[in-house]
Amino acid sequence: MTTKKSERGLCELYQDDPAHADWVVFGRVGHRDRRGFLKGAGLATMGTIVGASIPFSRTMPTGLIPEALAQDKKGFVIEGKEGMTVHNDRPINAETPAHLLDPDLTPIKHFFVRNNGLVPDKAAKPDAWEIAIDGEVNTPFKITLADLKKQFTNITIQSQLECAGNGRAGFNPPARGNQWTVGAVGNARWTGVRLADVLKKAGLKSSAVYTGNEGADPHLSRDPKRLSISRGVPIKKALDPDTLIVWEMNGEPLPLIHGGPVRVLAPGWPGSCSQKWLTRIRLRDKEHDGPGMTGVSYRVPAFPVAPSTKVANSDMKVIESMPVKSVITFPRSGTKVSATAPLTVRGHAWAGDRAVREMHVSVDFGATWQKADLKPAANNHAWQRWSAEIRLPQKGYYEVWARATDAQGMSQPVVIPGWNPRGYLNNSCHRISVTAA
Ligand SMILES: Nc1nc2c(c(=O)[nH]1)N[C@H]1C(S)=C(S)[C@@H](COP(=O)(O)O)O[C@H]1N2
Ligand SMILES: [Mo]
Repeated sequence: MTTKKSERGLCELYQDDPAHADWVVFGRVGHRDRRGFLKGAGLATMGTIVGASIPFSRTMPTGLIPEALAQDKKGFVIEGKEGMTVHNDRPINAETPAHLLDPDLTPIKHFFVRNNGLVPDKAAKPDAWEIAIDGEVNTPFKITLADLKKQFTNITIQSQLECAGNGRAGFNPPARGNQWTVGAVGNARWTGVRLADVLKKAGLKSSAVYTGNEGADPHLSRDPKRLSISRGVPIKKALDPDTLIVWEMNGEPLPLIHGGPVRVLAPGWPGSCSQKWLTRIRLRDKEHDGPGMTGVSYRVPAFPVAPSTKVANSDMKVIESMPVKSVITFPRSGTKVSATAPLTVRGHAWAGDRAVREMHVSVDFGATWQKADLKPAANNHAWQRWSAEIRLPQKGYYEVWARATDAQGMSQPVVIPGWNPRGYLNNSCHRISVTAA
């Protein structure tokens, strides 16, 4: 049993603790069902993973790592998340291939997953789930999800959610952590209540300057005294009308893997501010100092540093609004097209708390840029659709590059932006390849 928090591969996990590996891969239900041998949902999932039914499943021992998986992790699939790129199984982390981000609303089955700890048990009675509001408030209280829904105005907004580490794979020297490429982002429709309304009921003391969120996900070490992650936001962001406590995603009850039954949504800020499996919001009289708030976590140097620089903790500042960014969702990278026909390329753009003002594409490695059509957001904090018609002058290999510019005039860099110890905020231009015949 490890007590140190670490992120490990599937094979390693199965070697150390096969029964636990099953639990991670198949979830608690799957594990209980197996009782020594593959059955039910676990069996079906395993069948999907290896690409065929398993005639001798009755004699397949618990925790046996299928040879098909031992070869490489490519076949590894999270139930209900087919088509995703899985970076890690403990904790579960998976990103969306760019072409699957094409719809305006990212379907739940293709929405990225970023867990720091283990997935808690599914709540038997979601409406009885309790959230505590305490700390620097006049009237601390606990409220069930049922009462939360009843007592406060229900709000539905679209919002993008992006992991601060999205793009980490681009940094050199590499930064430790999930090697996200472009798909640790999605845009969903969320229903909940304004955090501001809930805080008003508790009555903020003048000493309240920050929130501190807690969730029910067990720490990887399974030490009940340790939190997997506990982040928060300054009061100003907590009172933003788009900062919500949500229980619905795309019109469905918030799925367990996305924090169901209830989570925070702090739009435009690092995804880590949007606490899943929310159990408590503690108002703090200083910047919150829970796991994930201190040291180099979700922080970048307060000034530019050379790659590999060892930065003192006191020189690291908390990431707030995320930077301007975009993704090309059509065509899929590697597509073969006709050299003469016009080709429509499209995608989405977003810019943390700000709007995107302009969008450009280039097919000549950035030598010239053509303005793309850019739609307004469905509401603040939702991503914006862009599209452009391009022409590839002759046969050959091309790259399409996309570059967004936000309302303050900040553009995406073409090269990888400032190196930082944990590899956050890589908002460089997304590129795809197309071959014209
Ligand atoms: N309780 C809890 N909340 C959490 C996390 C977590 O590990 N535990 N991960 C955070 C991070 S780092 C991100 S990017 C988002 C990801 O949300 P998603 O898995 O629904 O895409 O959840 C955040 N909320
Ligand atoms: Mo994240």
